[in-house]
Amino acid sequence: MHIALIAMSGIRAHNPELTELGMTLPGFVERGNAIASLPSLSLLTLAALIPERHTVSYHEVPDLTEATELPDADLVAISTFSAQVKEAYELADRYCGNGVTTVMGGLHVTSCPDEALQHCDAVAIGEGEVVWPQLLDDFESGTFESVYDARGCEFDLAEAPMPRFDLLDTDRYNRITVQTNRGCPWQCEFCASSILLTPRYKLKPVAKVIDEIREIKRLWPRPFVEFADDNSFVNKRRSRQLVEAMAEEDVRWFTETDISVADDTELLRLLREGGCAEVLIGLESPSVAGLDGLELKRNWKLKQIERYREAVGRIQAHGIAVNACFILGLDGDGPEIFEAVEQFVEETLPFDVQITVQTPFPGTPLYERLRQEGRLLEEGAWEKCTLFDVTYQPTGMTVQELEHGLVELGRRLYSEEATRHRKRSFVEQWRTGRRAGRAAEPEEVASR
Ligand code: B12
Repeated sequence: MHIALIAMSGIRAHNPELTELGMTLPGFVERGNAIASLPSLSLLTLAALIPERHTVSYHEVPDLTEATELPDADLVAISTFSAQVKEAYELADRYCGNGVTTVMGGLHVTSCPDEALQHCDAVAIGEGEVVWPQLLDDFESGTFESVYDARGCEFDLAEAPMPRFDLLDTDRYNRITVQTNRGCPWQCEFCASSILLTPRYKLKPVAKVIDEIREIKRLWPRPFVEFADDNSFVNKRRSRQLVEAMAEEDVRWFTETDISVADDTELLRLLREGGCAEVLIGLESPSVAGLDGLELKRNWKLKQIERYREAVGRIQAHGIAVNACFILGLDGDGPEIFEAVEQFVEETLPFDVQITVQTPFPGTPLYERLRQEGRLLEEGAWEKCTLFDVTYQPTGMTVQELEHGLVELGRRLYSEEATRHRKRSFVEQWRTGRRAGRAAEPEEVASR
């Protein structure tokens, strides 16, 4: 049988003003272009679990438009996030209309399986590796079910299959994702990432990560790797092992982690040598009001606020660029937050900045709270779950103030001048760090 794997891909904002702005601001365009072409790691992972007797093909939307003839298949598997789920439903409707069995999975479907079932034959809830082999067996033997639920059955990342990177057109992609862990020890109210799949923080063995890196290097001579982790460096000892192993591979990479990475000087030193170009850190807010209560277990993020500036500086002094992420419109933050973020950025000078609006994704504690408080502007407006469109009533300002504040702050933070200034300052911070005996000279590393 032939299995067509279809990923909903691309990045977007629903509000045309934001899309327009995103297309014109240098700081934004660069990052947008870089990530827009990432392939779907979920589907490449599932592809690896398909027995050899079947054939498989990998496709992406928006390549498949309404006018395009759909790829032929006996079984279609669609992976989607919330923002594009309605287009995914249209696609599933088309396939089901043609009598082709269609299954959907991913973070959105995990949170809204009943909704998805109105458009497809079966849904996968949670970690795909747990249910996919059974689903395929059932399809072949004619005992197909409509719900495949992985919850309560943890997938061991030591068993992770090698993703089928070889299915990709190597000319089209140069940034490839690798997952080194799943879950996060913190429980931020808004988080819609892999914490929706697993309550545990679990690690992939370093040797397996390195095998994936080598497979990628076999296919792309000079790849850039994005770790698809939510929080890479929680376990500092294992992080040092991973980064030391990465140093042998001579690839450049990027990852997401929390501010505690600044605590481990040895890890910071290794990171630069290990090829890490940038770490993305969710600082979320420079204000106490915004951070208070945001991490639900121990209010951990609030406790970090005092050291934010120093920590960003320390990381950058080691030659690791920081992408500092802020969420606008958090409960407790009023219109003064836009200036507070700008001031923080001007004083701290992270290499990159990411501003988004608080977004209640389905399945998150935030979504449930705002729904109970009657603050969702429109239930089911998933196409607005872009991190840039406002979908709820903020407490400290109006919806319009938040929308306008985001656009105006974006104009200031991503202007050519501000972007250039941050990049230059990063090199200066690195140079100063070098003088203090912390890391290699910028030019030295750039020329490697
Ligand atoms: C890489 C990435 C991207 C890539 C995705 C490439 C692609 N086509 O997959 C790009 C850059 C294109 C992207 C775009 C966007 N992204 Co993004 N992205 C990520 C990131 C960093 C990693 C995702 C990943 O690869 N995970 C690893 C894989 C293995 O996990 P997985 O996808 O969950 O798959 C597992 C299961 O869900 C399941 N599964 C998944 N699909 C299927 C299908 C079937 C049939 C089955 C059986 C199982 C199954 O099995 C898999 C293995 O267990 C996450 C953040 C993070 N750290 O996780 C954000 C994240 C997924 N993105 C997010 C968002 C908001 C966006 C954008 C809306 C941003 C924007 N404004 O444009 C767009 C959405 C575009 C869209 N298509 O809808 C949110 C999504 C939240 C949500 N619930 O919807 C996340 C969680 C980040 C966040 N801040 O919250 N993103």
